[in-house]
Amino acid sequence: MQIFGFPTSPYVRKAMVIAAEKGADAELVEATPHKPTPEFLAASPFRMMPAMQDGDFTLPDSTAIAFYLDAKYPQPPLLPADPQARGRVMWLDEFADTILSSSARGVAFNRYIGPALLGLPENEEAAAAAEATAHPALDYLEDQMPEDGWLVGEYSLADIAVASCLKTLSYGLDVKARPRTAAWLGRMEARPAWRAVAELERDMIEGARISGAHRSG
Ligand SMILES: N[C@@H](CCC(=O)N[C@@H](CS)C(=O)NCC(=O)O)C(=O)O
Repeated sequence: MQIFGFPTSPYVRKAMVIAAEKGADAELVEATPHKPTPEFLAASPFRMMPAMQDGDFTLPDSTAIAFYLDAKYPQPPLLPADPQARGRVMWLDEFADTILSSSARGVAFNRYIGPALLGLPENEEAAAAAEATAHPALDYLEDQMPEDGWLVGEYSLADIAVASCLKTLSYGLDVKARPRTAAWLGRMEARPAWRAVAELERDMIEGARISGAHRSG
C-alpha cells in the first residue's frame, strides 16, 4: 500500500502511524498538492494529503483511511465498540483535525516549515496569531488527559490523531509545557509504530532541507 503526502502534515503522519500500528506494509510516497503526480491526483482528486492506494483501491482523507485500515486490519482495534467511548474517540479525532490542526499548521508553517523547508520568510505575526488560538485548545486537551494510559480508555484513533497534530505544533511551540499532556506524549513516543514514523519524518525533513523544493504542512 502507498500513502501519498509529506509527514510534517498532521493528517499524513496520522495515516502513517495507523498503518504502522496495524502492521500494514505502507510506503510513504512524497506528494505535494501544488505539483501533483498523476498517481496522487487519481487517489486525491481535490489534492489533499494524505491519500492512499491499496492495489486498485484509492482513498483520500486521514479519517477515511483510518476506518479502512481498522476494518482491514482489526488488530489492534483503534475504534472502540462502546457507544460513549466511540463517540469520544470521534470527537477527539475531529477536534485534532479541525480546531487543533488549524492552530498547529499556522504555528508550524510560519515558524518552521515555510522558512526551513520551502525557503519562505518567517512570518512571526501569523505564527503568533495561530499560537494565540493554540493555547485554549492545549488547555482543553490537558483537562482531557488521564493521569495514566490513553485518552479514551484503550489506545485508539484519538491518541494517534491528537499526538500527530501536537507533533506538527511542536515545530513551532513547546507542546510539553502541560504536565499530563507531556506524560501522555512520552507514552506515545515510546510506541514502536510512533518511533518508526518519527524516524522516517526526520529523514524526509533532512532531504527537504537539502533540496528546499517541497510544499507541505
Ligand atoms: N480532512 C483531511 C484534511 C487534509 C488536509 O487538509 N491536508 C492538507 C495538508 S496538512 C492539504 O493537503 N492541503 C492542501 C494544500 O496544502 O494545498 C484529512 O483528514 O486528511
